[in-house]
Amino acid sequence: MENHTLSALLFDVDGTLADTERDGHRIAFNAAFQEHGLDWNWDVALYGKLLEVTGGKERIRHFVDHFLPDYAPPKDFSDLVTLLHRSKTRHYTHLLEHGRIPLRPGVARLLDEARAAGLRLAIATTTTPENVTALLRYSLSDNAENWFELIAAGDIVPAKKPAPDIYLWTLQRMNLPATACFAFEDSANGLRSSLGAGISTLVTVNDYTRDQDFSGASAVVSDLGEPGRPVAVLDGRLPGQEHVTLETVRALHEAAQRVRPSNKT
Ligand code: XBP
Ligand code: MG
Repeated sequence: MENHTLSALLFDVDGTLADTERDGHRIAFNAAFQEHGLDWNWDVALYGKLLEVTGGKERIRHFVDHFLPDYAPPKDFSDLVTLLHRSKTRHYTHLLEHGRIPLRPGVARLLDEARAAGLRLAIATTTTPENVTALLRYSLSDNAENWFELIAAGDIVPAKKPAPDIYLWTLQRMNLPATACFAFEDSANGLRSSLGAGISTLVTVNDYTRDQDFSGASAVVSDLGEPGRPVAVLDGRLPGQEHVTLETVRALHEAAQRVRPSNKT
């Protein structure tokens, strides 16, 4: 029989747990370019365009293909991308280690609530695994990695978001139907991925994603909020609270199950 009880919360990382893109990944990409003697510079606006493509290695290739008409890639361009990306990961985790990127409002609180309630937790992201562990360790808690039974990340599936693969892989590994889960995303690419896997999803927007198309989301909010720091609801309804609590999530999950056209996962 289909499991409609909420058993697990699945979290995207970049933009959802923390605002990592503008002041984290972008800075690290630029540092890597500089380290390799390249005069490429991704400013805030250009990076917004490049975010259309998920995955750092894929983003570098996309940049070269679409924004550098006069650049003739060397024969060993694949190796260069690998090197640049490795260097970028080093710079990025260094930034995290020095506490440059705080978690978004309500993230630590909701994780605490979920853990206290015995819900299962997992990460589903396109970013590199070591970026996830560094963020959890330095921005949340030394042992936060252990709070998640699964960290699904990076190249573990060949097709990154917006493909549903990373979420489908997560469901399979956790042996759960989509109906037993609820996801948190910040971007249209992420939402397409989670919805593509059949998982109801709450979107918390950020400056890069605010104007994207979030059709199909359970609700779209400014952030998860905190007591006394209410969220702005951009689409849908937030049952009960002024900020997103576990009770809110349960209500959104239940409402999503009621409107499902069939009981498919
Ligand atoms: C995140 C990404 C990642 C990061 C960079 O998307 O697209 O590529 O920007 O990380 P999402 P890597 O939040 O939808 O998972 O360089 O490690 O790929
Ligand atoms: Mg994201």
